[in-house]
Amino acid sequence: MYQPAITGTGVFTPELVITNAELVEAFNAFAEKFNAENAAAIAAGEIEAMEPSSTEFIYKASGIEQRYVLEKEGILDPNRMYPRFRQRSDDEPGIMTEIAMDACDKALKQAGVSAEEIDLVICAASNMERAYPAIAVEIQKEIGAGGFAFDMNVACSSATFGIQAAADMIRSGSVRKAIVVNPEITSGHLEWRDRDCHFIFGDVCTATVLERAEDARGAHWLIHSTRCATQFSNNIRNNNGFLRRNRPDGMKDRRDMQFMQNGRKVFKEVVPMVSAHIAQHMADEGWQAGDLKRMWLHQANKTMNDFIGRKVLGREPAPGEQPNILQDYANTSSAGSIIAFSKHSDDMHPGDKGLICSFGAGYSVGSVLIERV
Ligand code: CO8
Repeated sequence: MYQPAITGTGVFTPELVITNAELVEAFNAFAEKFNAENAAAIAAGEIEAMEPSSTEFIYKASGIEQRYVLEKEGILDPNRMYPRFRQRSDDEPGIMTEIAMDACDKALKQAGVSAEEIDLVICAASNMERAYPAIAVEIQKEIGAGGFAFDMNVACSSATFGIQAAADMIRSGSVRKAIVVNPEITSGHLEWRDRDCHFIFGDVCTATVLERAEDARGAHWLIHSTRCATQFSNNIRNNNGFLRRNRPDGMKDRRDMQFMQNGRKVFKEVVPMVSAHIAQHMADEGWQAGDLKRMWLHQANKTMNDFIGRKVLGREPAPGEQPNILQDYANTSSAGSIIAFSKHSDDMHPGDKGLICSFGAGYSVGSVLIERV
């Protein structure tokens, strides 16, 4: 058995930003247009008028101030309200692979590892650009990695589930060096015309290099233990899929083909589930709340993270103990906890212990207990 370690992380951040003010302006223009075009049906009570969105609500309900996106004009065009990506031929890298290459490059540099040394690539994300060949195999080719590669999807928990899979393979000796990549192009699957969720997501890609601790070439993080759990729920759901055209209303622009959630229920059900999961995981490993120097939590909602932090620590978390990045990035699905970890861990000292935890659709929750070396 070998000791697995995290030796590098990388974050690709798109150049374009949409502030809450820009987002709300576009949404409200769309809503006004919708109401004008459907005035008769609204007056007859056949459909409901759209209500305007507001920056105050968004910030108060979520803590989000802006989000990065790969394409901005299409999203903010009231006649479109989703991104416009250029057509790519089958002979050029896909858009997920393109952003993955940047994040992988940064993670490999931090680890001091060359791509050829990697013998496992996992592309772990909420949405895949195509069914096959696996995006991970394309990433493997483009970065020049060896070994094998596969895709996995556990929605917001994809990164921690991917880390567990890679860590277990390193532990057993079946792979020596792995990279877990999370290209999250959430803008493609967000319903920007739905007031309840149009502010939630942003685009990003993260990558995490894992190796045997004995191979680490610099400062690194021992992976003491990982734990994953799932429990079926329809409260976060997307019905898009390969059987779509076979259904009677198959190719219609249906609302359920984008991200849907019952946000209130998710909040209420996931907070206790995650708090109990973390507490049990730590207890089983003999860790006390006082052992934790930092928690890098999934980045969906500030209030949600505040609740979980209080529950796990048994007190108000001190500033910096559970850093949030959601104010800048919004919810980036599986990448959120890894962005927080990547941007807020360099100042920690040998012996410091921390927890990476993601949670979301499924429901799913994944926790990783790590120690700085
Ligand atoms: N502007 C103004 N008012 C609004 C807006 C808006 N934009 N939106 C809603 N309102 C109104 C509502 O209509 C409601 O009015 P009323 O009281 O009259 O009914 C009122 O404001 C309150 O609305 P909510 O109850 O919905 O507000 P909440 O306080 O619950 O906040 C949140 C909404 C922010 C969504 C919150 O519930 C939340 O964060 N929940 C947890 C969500 C979560 O963690 N989800 C995880 C999902 S991510 C995941 O697993 C990955 C999936 C894959 C990603 C793929 C990509 C797209």
